[in-house]
Amino acid sequence: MDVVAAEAGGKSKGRGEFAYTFCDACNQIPFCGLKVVVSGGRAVGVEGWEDFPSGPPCAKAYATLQEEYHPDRLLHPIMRTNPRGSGDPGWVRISWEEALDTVARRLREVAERYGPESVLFYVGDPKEPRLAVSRLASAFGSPNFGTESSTCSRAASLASQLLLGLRAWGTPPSERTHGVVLWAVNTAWTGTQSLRRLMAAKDRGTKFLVVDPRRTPTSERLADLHLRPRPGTDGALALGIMNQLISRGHYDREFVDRWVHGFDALREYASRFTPEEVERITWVPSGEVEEAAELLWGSRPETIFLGYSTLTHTTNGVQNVRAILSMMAILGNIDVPGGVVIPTRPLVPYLAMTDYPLRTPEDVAATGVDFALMSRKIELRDRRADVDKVPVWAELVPEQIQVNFLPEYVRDGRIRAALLFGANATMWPQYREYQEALDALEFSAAVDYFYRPWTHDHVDIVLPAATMYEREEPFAVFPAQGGWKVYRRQRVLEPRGEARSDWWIAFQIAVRLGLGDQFWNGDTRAAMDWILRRAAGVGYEEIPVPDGRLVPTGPEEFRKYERGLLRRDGRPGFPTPTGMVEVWSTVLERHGFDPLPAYVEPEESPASRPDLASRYPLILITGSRSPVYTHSKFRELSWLRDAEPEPLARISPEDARARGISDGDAVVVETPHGSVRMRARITHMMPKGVVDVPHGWAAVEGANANDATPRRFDPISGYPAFKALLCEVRRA
Ligand SMILES: Nc1nc2c(c(=O)[nH]1)N[C@H]1C(S)=C(S)[C@@H](COP(=O)(O)OP(=O)(O)OC[C@H]3O[C@@H](n4cnc5c(=O)[nH]c(N)nc54)[C@H](O)[C@@H]3O)O[C@H]1N2
Ligand SMILES: Nc1nc2c(c(=O)[nH]1)N[C@H]1C(S)=C(S)[C@@H](COP(=O)(O)OP(=O)(O)OC[C@H]3O[C@@H](n4cnc5c(=O)[nH]c(N)nc54)[C@H](O)[C@@H]3O)O[C@H]1N2
Ligand SMILES: [Mo]
Repeated sequence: MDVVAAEAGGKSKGRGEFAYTFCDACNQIPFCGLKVVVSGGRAVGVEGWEDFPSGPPCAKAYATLQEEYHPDRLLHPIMRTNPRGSGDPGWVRISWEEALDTVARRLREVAERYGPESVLFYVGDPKEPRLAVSRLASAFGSPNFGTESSTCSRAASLASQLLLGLRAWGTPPSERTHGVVLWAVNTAWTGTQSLRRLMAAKDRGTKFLVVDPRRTPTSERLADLHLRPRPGTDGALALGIMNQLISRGHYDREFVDRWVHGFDALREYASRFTPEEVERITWVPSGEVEEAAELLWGSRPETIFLGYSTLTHTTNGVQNVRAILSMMAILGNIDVPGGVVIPTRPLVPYLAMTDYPLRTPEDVAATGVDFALMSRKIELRDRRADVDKVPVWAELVPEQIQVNFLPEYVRDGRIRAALLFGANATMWPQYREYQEALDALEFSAAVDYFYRPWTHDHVDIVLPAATMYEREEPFAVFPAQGGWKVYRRQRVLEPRGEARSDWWIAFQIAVRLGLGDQFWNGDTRAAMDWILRRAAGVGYEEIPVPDGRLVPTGPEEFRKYERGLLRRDGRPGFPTPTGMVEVWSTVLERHGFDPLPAYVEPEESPASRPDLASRYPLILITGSRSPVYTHSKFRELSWLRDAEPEPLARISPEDARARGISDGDAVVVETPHGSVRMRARITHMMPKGVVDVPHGWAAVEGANANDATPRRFDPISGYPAFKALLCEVRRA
């Protein structure tokens, strides 16, 4: 520990030494910075990393101390001795040598028999292992690298790509921002990293439009106007607002005339969405639709935060997001100061690989830093498991496949083995089918902090991952004034037991597969150094801790489409096929989808399935985030569990009364696909007619939301309908 603290250059007065790391508690990027107080080789306290761009730490960050020292941490590699599906796996402890050799040998055997593409490389919500595992997949020869972004933010980025050719949503407000749209996002609980900036904007008088069926801490603290639509109807709402804007001439004519493709068709289509029609579809009072249009016109320039995933958890998700972003575009908010800003010079498509989507090998080559071996993935595109399932996704999302069809891929023999980092098999709808798919593989191995029976009972080998206190990879990158700020972390603690970092594990497997020359012979620090030298012209060790290092790229520029800064060919315009903002998507048109951001009812809704709605009259949303948990994590930590001891189904007072349900009653929430049991929480958060069930409760029997969600998917993204379902609630 002395080494670490000396490197950090600090002793904190009387409380031991300290060192710096970034927090992975919510799995999100940007990470928050942590300053860890270390005493006698143990982490004894956590504080905010001073002057770090993201933070301050939340309750989850503090609880990572308890996670670090939890008695159930996985500390050694283990291997099953009984066949999969036979009940007791018969785990035995094995050495790292045996574990790594076995993984490499089994993957090679499968590749020899069925081709390297029959191995799935997968990383769940944890973001830190991604680059290394992505590289491993490509080097191995498999384009079948997937992540939890099969259900998370990538579909919203895809919607943005279809419209603008690149990802543009979620820019924080600046001093020049007059309005912020928070659509389906509860930042107060899910993005505390950004909360400070939103609160500061509010204090400056910035106007906030919040769109969320629930009342949340975010809506209550920030909203000037809060629209509460029926879940899944957001596209109709955005079209209704656009109709108001367009019919009053309240849109940026100059921008629209010069840069928008398909505006007349959009105008014509949106005109169907009168305030009355919108009220009928969305439950939002017609007057509020008009008010929203006025607020938006009056508070330009605006930026927008979209729910990372919420809006795309419906069968019309991509189109709904396209409608919302089209609204932002016609208001003239795209890439103007204070608006939805596109990064001027992305450092590298490094951790967030999607700002400037890379479509061709030339795009990749132009970055000069192909660490994830994207060019290889593009070459191998026609061996992707998802090409015929979700052709739009397969075309526009080169860095990862759509994993939601894993049961089908296994059944078809396309996937025969899997290497899983931070995977949770219960995150998928009807998750038992995914567990069965894992059971049916010829071989699989998983890497995690804990033994999670719901996932690991279905694999052959489980490897112990080092935590964010125990590893140094990866580094962190943030946009900063005049460039980028790069930070590196320290290995604050020696790994517990035999835990090893995800990068080390991926690199060691690569070495044993004979790919050592592409993996710096296992030296992960050398790999990070390689990335940084190419991307930023600095060596890894030249980044001071805790100050980080500014990589200057020049001032931020705006309206880059006017000067050819958004396209690799240097021509003015957007990187779409027409070079315009495609409210009429030529890509969707080519694939046989509606080219307009058309509104279609959720596949299971009162309007589309009156037969079901008569038995299941309430609308169900699943997976609204908890402030203290991240998905399936942390239920074993009493510091957090005490704050939220059990799963609660949230229901409005009206709906509860009509069913004779009292607060705290045990209830069954039933859908046409299954049910969950938990206690009812009667709350004014919920509008009448909507029920909210949390996800991630694999640890509690009968409480897993994904027993009740259907395998229904948005045909453009392949995303599952976790939201906007039909249900009924009764006392258990
Ligand atoms: N504490 C914590 N933070 C997290 C996570 C966590 O598990 N815990 N998970 C992280 C991840 S991976 C993600 S994807 C993000 C999610 O981040 P958010 O999107 O902010 O989180 P949610 O709570 O899922 O959803 C936000 C809001 O959407 C509303 N909503 C539900 N359905 C609809 C709809 O159809 N339309 C509209 N307009 N609103 C709707 C819900 O009422 C909810 O208040 O959070 C990240 N941050
Ligand atoms: N019904 C319903 N289902 C949903 C959602 C919903 O809203 N409703 N949301 C979806 C969304 S947006 C998401 S992002 C997914 C959640 O995505 P999941 O991938 O299910 O996320 P977690 O439950 O956090 O699982 C992460 C696992 O990785 C382990 N882990 C954590 N950090 C590391 C690490 O650094 N290295 C390694 N090797 N392991 C690590 C954890 O112990 C845990 O077992 O769920 C999806 N499923
Ligand atoms: Mo997510």
